[in-house]
Amino acid sequence: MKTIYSDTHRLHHGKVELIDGEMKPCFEMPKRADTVLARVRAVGLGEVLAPRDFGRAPIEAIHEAPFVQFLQDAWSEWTALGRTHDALPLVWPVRGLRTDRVPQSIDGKMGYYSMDAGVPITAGTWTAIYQSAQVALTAADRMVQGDKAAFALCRPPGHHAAAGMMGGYCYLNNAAIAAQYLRDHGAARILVLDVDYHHGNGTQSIFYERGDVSFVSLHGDPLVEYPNFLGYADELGEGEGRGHNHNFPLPHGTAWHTYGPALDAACRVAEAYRPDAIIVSLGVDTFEEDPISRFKLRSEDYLRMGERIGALGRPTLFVFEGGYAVDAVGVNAVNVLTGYEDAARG
Ligand code: Q9C
Ligand code: ZN
Repeated sequence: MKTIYSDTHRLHHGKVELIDGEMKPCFEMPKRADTVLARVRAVGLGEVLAPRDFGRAPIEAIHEAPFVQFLQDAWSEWTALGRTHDALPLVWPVRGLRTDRVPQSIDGKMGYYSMDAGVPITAGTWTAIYQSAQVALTAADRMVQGDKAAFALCRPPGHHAAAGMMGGYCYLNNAAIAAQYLRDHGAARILVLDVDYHHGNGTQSIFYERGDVSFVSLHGDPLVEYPNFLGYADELGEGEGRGHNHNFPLPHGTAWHTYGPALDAACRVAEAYRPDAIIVSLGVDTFEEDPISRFKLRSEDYLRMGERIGALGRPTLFVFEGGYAVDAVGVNAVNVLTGYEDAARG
């Protein structure tokens, strides 16, 4: 399969994040994508193509225009105050506070448009997130052109980003933007299968009331894991979306002997929907050595994961999400892709 990739991801390089009460270097770093690209090349997965530019319209088909404008302007508004460090949010409109007016100050806007502090905005962030979305769109367009599979090597990731909200290292929801693009180019039903360690709250919320895009996710139980406030098994969708949202929360320590059957159950849900295409939100932070996660998958398990997805026999677009064991993310992500190809080839 072809990989879509752009070097511009390097323009987004946040310095620090607050984790476990400590300021640490950002886990979501440029080297992650470099490692995956190196592995794509090492195994000869297929051609690596640069993204085309589809403009803002397909982004704004998913995201609220004022939110997109905020992302584009945030760095210049931040630096206009004489600030030189990364922009970070530090106040949020939680229970009892007002969300009916958008603050004018950049500090207010950072809080209004985010769910947590894991979203540094730097000088190159807008360019990087815009291009990350274009990578997903270009891969989606390969599928429209008839490719049976494609790999969008997106960075920054996207699945925590909602229509008007960034969070969890995510700004624009690359998988959701790709899903909408496929819908707008002939596919009637899309299934998003999210295997990132963290629940894809953004993707779920974007499609929660829609029957034309189903969301199925396996992830750390939100009772004990980020994002904590969405991702429970009783979230089934609403309205037209009723029955089109499926969460499989799993406990800390989950290894393949538990993950495999859960993936099988998720794939049976996927099969029953008879999607025209599947989008896999491919996070590999389920790895046993991931520094911020608590599942126990091993590198060879990702081959099995890819094989199970390939057995669905559907056109499949893989969109890169999380995975922070930087030296292993290449092997693990590409193992899913080669496992998929082995099974899809029959
Ligand atoms: N102790 C993605 O994988 N911090 N985002 C969690 C848990 C946020 C992960 C801290 C993790 C966001 C795309
Ligand atoms: Zn994750």
